[in-house]
Amino acid sequence: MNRHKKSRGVALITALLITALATIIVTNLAWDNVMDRQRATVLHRDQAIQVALGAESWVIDILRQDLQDNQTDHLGEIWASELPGLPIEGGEVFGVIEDLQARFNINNLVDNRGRVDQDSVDQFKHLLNALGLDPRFAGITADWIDSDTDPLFPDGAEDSIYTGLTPPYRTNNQSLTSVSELAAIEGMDRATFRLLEPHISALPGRTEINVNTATAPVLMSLDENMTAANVEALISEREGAGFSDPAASFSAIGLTIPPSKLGESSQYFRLKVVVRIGTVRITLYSLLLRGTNGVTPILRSLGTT
Ligand SMILES: [Ca+2]
Ligand SMILES: [Ca+2]
Repeated sequence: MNRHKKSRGVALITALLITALATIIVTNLAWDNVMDRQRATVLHRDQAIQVALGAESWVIDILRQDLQDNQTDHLGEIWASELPGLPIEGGEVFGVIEDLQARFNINNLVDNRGRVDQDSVDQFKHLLNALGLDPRFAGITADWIDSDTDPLFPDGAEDSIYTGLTPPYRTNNQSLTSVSELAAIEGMDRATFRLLEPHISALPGRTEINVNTATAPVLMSLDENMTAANVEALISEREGAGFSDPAASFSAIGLTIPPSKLGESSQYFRLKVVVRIGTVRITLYSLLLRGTNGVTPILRSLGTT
């Protein structure tokens, strides 16, 4: 009876021990799996960033070669076509280069001494009108970046407005480094910003608009008398190889635009490259400056969209 009890006890302990060992092994296996997955994710992320930087070098070569080939930039050129998705080990890469001088540079609203440039404020008003947005944002934006703290009349906004908000903050009073800073200006909401964002840029200093690549609303902003039909005609005329003589094309539709507003080439481009490896997906945005000394990345940011 006792012996029987004893052997039952041993069997029970053995069973418990086996269960315990099995649990430890399973836990270890699960832990190793988690570690493997994390290691793979870190590895894939590193690889994805390397691939993105490789794509950036490739794009730099394309832009450099383009400058050697010709002096103008238009949407029929190689850089302007979307880079098709390319398979890479365990994933894919694709990208797109955008001419940032196809947009209205918000920093044109001030001159190089930080004073408001009224011509550009008027042009920004035309752009806002073309987008069906409140033209008062032009004065409010100009105040946000001009160096003084005196509100423009009638649409300005300086510290007296922003310090009354909850939480209070002060006017930027200097040029923008990112258009997203405009989210802070008086009256700006997400819906307005979304509509405006594809047509504006925040480039260092003042830049020309490239009429060969400008978006339709930006073309519209060049003259307050421009009609939607004019814009349509201009866009179909520039298709393929850009305008052969922009001044002539604009005067043919009865608009005299100063030559300083009719840029035909670009120095600032933005590369967006998306890399997917395994479950990792990264987006690299790279602001590229193309000058006489070559093409230089001047601002990079990583995103997940
Ligand atoms: Ca070119
Ligand atoms: Ca100001």
